[in-house]
Amino acid sequence: MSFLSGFIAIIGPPNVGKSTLLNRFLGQKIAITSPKPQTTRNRILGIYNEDDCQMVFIDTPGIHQTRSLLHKSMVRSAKASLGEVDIILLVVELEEAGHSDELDTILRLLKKTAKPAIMAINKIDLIKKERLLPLIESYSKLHCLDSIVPISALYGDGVETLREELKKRLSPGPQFFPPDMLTDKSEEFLIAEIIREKIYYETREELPYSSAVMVESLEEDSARNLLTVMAVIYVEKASQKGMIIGKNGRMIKRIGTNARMEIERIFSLKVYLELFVKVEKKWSSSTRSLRRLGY
Ligand SMILES: Nc1nc2c(ncn2[C@@H]2O[C@H](COP(=O)(O)OP(=O)(O)OP(=O)(O)O)[C@@H](O)[C@H]2O)c(=O)[nH]1
Ligand SMILES: [Mg+2]
Repeated sequence: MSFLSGFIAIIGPPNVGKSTLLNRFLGQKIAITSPKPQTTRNRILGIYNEDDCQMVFIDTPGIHQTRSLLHKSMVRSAKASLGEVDIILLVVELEEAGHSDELDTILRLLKKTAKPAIMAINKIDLIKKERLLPLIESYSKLHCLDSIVPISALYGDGVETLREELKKRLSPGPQFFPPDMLTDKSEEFLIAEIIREKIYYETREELPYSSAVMVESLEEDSARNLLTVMAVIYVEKASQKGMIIGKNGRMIKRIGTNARMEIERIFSLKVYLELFVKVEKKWSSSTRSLRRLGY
């Protein structure tokens, strides 16, 4: 039998569990997740291998109506991924049952691409089974989905069934990436994202959305098993800088400690993490700043 492969875009409204699902598929965390919407800002490749197949997943930012430049660029990159893949995996959660505007937009895009599309209804651990069947029925009337699979990305229920549904739709093709490669993102990117995730968990209101993180330097001392990381947290105003630092530096310390512990776990190294906070005025609405910060 020939080798099977394909690119699969994971798309959907914000906060439905797309990144959680990517991590579940890979059995390893490469994409950050949080209870706040608009967590993912870049497309992230995650590569899954079996002896006879390779699935290249693309996690994307949630598609939503927006005016801000940052969010527009996020939505653009999510939509663009539809044109670049072989299969579309649309993730929704029960709350979208009322066919939100976001979902309508996505379904319209799906119809236009005419590519194989599978819907995963996520977070079934939160709902009663009786509510699920009518939902599946109403979605199956949409006629642009090849299959609908209820799952819990967080706990794993249904994820193997979903993987099999995807595998059935792969085509004979090459191994696009070496089997030991997990993602296309650099260590700098992954570390900056971990720091950003901790900001999403620790801070409130506009602060997560006004923050961006860049790793400035990364040095590994293998003799001492030590990774030294210098990273900058960019915010948009001086008042936000104060909030990120917190009273007596308590906030930045908490963000730093949480990030360091996770980086240590992932890289199996001791980590020395130094965080700086800088103001880059209105970076989220400046094309130049967005480009510089990787968006
Ligand atoms: N109960 C439950 N929670 C889940 C499940 N999957 C994801 N979540 C939670 O839902 C929240 C959003 O998850 P993400 O994976 O960040 O969602 P996303 O779709 O990538 O979000 P954006 O990147 O903002 O578009 C997090 O708090 C997850 O822990 C699930 O199956 N069950
Ligand atoms: Mg995400």
